[in-house]
Amino acid sequence: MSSLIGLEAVTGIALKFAIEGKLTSAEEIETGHINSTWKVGFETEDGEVRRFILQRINASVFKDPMGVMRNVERVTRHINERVMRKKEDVSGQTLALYPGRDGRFWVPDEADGIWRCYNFIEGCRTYDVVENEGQAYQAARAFGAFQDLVSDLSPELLVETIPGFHDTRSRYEHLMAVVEENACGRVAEVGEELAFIREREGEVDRVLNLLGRGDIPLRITHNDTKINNVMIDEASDEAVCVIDLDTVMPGSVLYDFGDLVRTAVSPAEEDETELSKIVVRMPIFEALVDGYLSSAGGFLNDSEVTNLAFSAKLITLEVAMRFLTDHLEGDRYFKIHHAGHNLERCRAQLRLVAELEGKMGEMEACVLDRVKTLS
Ligand code: NDG
Repeated sequence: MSSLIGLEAVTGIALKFAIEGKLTSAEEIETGHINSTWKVGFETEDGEVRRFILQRINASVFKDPMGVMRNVERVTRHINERVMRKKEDVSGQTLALYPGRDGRFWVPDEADGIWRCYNFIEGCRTYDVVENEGQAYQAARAFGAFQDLVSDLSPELLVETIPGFHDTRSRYEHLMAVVEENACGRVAEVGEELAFIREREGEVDRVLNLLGRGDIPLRITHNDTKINNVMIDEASDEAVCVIDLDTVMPGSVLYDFGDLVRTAVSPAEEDETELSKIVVRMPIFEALVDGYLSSAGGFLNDSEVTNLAFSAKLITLEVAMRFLTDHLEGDRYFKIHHAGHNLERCRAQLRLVAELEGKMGEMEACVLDRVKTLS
């Protein structure tokens, strides 16, 4: 469902940013599940058209939108400074925030919402489905480079924008509580999905336990590394930057790598209803491992490397639980485009979990093999 924000309101907001020229176009981008996003065009007096991304932060998901903005500003500034100081792998860079007319990087609306504006990079696009190994390699390299660029940013400088975001145990417990409550009367139709999830309960603690024991470190991570959060240059197929920094906070790199595999490895969309289309493309997985190790291989420890393949399954299970929870709670969190959409998304994720399980041996062997090649 497109957002309820009208064109007039978006136009009013666009004019509050310090952009030169006349607003000539505004078009909603409906791919994201959380924030409302618009692409706007401004034409200067000499006929040059420049485009920008305007985004309203979803305040029911991000309870502290100003905290989100402070994080984004901090991370962006840190990355820019590092990139300027020495020649780094620039694919881990991020979009520049564009200031409002009052100099701040955000603008309020009449409904107490917070808007920000980014430069739009011409000639680049994002992909919901990876088309070839080159794109997979590039995207993974960019996220590894991003993690490297923020590795020396002090965690105390960042707020936790969504507490417990990848706490897979609480995601599981919350789902079970929602099932118990059955507020929308939808539990009867999801028996099979629940049984599948319950059978895998033991696995939800694996990364949490590794973190708890100190076997894997807390690092600053992106936490929402969907394949469509990397901008790819259309001409060269090279990654240009990483976007959507709202969930950058301390976490495990495993969730980042895993989410990239979740959203890149299958040729099907996240909400595919023809489940037989959901498969694990091993050449794409290999390219993701290679790309990620090319930029992150230098700082990962052995436990992180050993769990890379498993992380794909874990995050896919987590996201499936979140879609199911939202379906059972009446679709309050993720934007949906039709009734039952969250259930469809959940079913597609669970099918992917099963496919990943079928390929786990091969995936683990692939990681070991690529690590050996590297050393
Ligand atoms: C959104 C979610 C992300 C989830 C994805 C599923 C937030 C802030 O949708 O966690 O994995 O497609 O909840 N982001 O991007």
